[in-house]
Amino acid sequence: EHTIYLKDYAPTPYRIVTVELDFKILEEKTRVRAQLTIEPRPETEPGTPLVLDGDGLTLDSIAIDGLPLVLSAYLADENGLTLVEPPHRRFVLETEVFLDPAANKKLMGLYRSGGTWCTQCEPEGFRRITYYLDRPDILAPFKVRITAPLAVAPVLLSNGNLIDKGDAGDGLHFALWEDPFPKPSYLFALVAGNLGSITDSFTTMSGRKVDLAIYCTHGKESECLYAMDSLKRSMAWDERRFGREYDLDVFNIVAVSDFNFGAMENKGLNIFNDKLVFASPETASDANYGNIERVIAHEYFHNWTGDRITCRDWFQLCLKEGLTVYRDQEFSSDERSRPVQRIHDVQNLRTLQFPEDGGPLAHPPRPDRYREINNFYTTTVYEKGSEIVRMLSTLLGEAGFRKGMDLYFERHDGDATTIEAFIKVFEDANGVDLAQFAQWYLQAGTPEVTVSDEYDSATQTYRLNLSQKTKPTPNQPDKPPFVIPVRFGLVGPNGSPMGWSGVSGGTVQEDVIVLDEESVTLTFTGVANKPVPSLFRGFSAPVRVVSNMDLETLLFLARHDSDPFNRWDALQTAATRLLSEGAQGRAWTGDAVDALRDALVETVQDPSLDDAFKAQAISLPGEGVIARQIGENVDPDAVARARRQMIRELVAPVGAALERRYEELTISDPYSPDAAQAGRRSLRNGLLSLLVAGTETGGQLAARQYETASNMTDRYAAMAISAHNWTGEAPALLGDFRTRFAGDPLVFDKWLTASAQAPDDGVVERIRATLAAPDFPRTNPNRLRSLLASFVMSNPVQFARADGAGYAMVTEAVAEIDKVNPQVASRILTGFRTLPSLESARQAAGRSALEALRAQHKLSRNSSDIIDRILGN
Ligand code: BAL
Ligand code: ZN
Repeated sequence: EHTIYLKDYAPTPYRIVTVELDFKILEEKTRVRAQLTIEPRPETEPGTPLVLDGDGLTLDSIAIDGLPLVLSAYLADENGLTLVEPPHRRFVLETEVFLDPAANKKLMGLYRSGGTWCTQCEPEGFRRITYYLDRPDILAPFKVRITAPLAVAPVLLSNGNLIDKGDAGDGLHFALWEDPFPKPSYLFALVAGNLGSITDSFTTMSGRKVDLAIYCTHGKESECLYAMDSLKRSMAWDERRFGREYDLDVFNIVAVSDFNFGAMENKGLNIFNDKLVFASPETASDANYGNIERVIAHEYFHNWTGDRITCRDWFQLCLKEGLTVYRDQEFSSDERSRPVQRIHDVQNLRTLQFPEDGGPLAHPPRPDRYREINNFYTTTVYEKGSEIVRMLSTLLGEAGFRKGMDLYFERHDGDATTIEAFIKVFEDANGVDLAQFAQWYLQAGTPEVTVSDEYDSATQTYRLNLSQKTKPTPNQPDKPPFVIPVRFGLVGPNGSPMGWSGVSGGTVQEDVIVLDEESVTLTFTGVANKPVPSLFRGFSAPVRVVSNMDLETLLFLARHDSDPFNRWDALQTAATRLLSEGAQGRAWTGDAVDALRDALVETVQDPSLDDAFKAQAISLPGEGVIARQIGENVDPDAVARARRQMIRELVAPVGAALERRYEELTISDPYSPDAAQAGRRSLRNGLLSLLVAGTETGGQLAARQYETASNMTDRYAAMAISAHNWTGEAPALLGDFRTRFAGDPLVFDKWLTASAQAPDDGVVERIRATLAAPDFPRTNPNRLRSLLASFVMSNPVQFARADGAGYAMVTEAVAEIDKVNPQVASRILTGFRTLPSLESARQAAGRSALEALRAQHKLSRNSSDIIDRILGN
């Protein structure tokens, strides 16, 4: 098998010094002429072959220093181009290839989306454009000339600054772009099309004016305004928070409809999936606005953490992604509410990353091997990667962390570097040893931290024991202990913080316990009363906590903890525990539900909390989180039943009060996506969700909200909640939504998602019928993901049906998708990662569906890699 190992990393024998590309784009085909200045490295032996990557290219002509090569001097096949004995000096290699972008449905390399020519090169798309050393440690300045028909493609863009443009005869025109910053090929971009735009400018902290533009389909310009506003706020934030200034004269963003990623950070020319650019109150939800802001920021922040400093090899992907996610999370926290953002990010981590880390696809944030790099753009690399950076900041303190970041930018600007180098800057800037901490990058799995404590009133001594254990993951049977920062406080009997006079037995830095051994017992002296420990404040480490804290104590924390995250988390922990027991046939008591209800109601009524926080507090853990808590032999029907039953019991005695609150929260002001209004809507819709699941009349309430909604947030929530609870009104609402927004593809995605997540027995047939409709856009990643990834990730009841019908529908669809776009296909297949946690019949049905898919089709490397790993080979 084709496995690539980190230990085999070696620099190339040749390097590329400069790149000149000349694209002639015509309707029927595109010609790419590349002039690469290449030289051997000092240590390279004369006669060493030069092997350039190429994927599906056909070589039309080749020359060195202007002289055509004889046939015996090179070898070109579908995997690349080898120069058998290149000159042992600096030389210019000139190649010419022809591409058919319209036929490129993998959406890697140069392709057409709508009428627009655009590119996606990360990680290995550039080799589908020209022969190259297509790896991130080859950095060169690029000059790009684009010639295209003026009528079809008046807009011609590439990286860097525009240095020339003009008429090229025969109805053609040209543009010449130069990017002075040496960059790897994965950051190359080109766009040619007939596009509208909005423009603005930003003056940097040193007073340079940068021209900003967002390009889109004509008619969509006004829907780009929120993205532009987000961009300017991102630029200002990076200056304020990290001292990072933008470096080119222009920053361009282009929105396209067909895109495998959410967006791409190409130097000076970000290309976006249009769903992360377009927003209007009628068509985008508050969640969409939040995502646009976050991803615009994320891609912009990559300019320093990704572009100026890039990765040496793809094993280091987390170097740029984990760090940049940390930066975008911090941006959102500063722009909105920090606790609300933190809860949001942790919910996301628990819903998506924990299952990955606890299943067959588990891998370290810095993997040491891969078969297909596209399968490593994962929530572990991104979101767990961000948690690692956050832990660094917790351990070093804000100032120490900033010192490390400053040194990183100073020492590594212009480098293609590694996780080790990243760790080293924090060591050097702070005079600390982070060797053990670095294990977070190298080991997979979510550590479990078990907590126990005892209090001795006679001596006023409090003992707290913390021990860690991490289950085996693929290729990693045993794991040395992690360095786990536990931000904590002791809470006294009246709910206020408690102090202590001394602590021994472990490392405590201010309010952080550093758990770096398998087990630590801390002894606190001078503790006046029996305290309640509040641990992992702000979710200070990505771990699962096992504690036997009783329900009453958890709910005490939910009321009194000074840390808002832990107030939320105490409620979640209490609910998750009851729900997972209920789903395993151990019914909760009426008293337990009463206590949980009281805590929830108190939270909703607390005037000191904001609406967005309350919305998160009343949102019960999802089915996936409950399943994770159960761990094995999971029956998704029982989980869903327990959840429904719990909501009914919680809501029954307070339904009328909740409904009054719901009515009070109605907003009469015009729509604004700001945090305060969005928070109010989310609380109102959270209440609606409880009322629909918990009362007889909730379905009608949702239908009324749907009819009268003045914005997409409320209309979509009403439909999705109805669909999720499959109310009597749900089919009619889905039907109306579909016709009401026919013709808007991004809103159609919302319908696809809500429809695919509904747990009714008809959903499998509904998805089949949707897919089979002749006009279903089956090559568009957003449509496919909205329908199928939503189903496999968020409809456990129907996806994991005991009769195997859910699995069969998905594998049949994936067999077709895989022929067109392997990246989309393999992403859908990752939904099977929960198989090992399911009860045996469902597990067996899922396995045989995957085995049949593998046996009956010649699958892409992307898809077979995922299947092999899930099946354990
Ligand atoms: N680099 C791929 C898209 C992103 O993470 O920004
Ligand atoms: Zn990124």
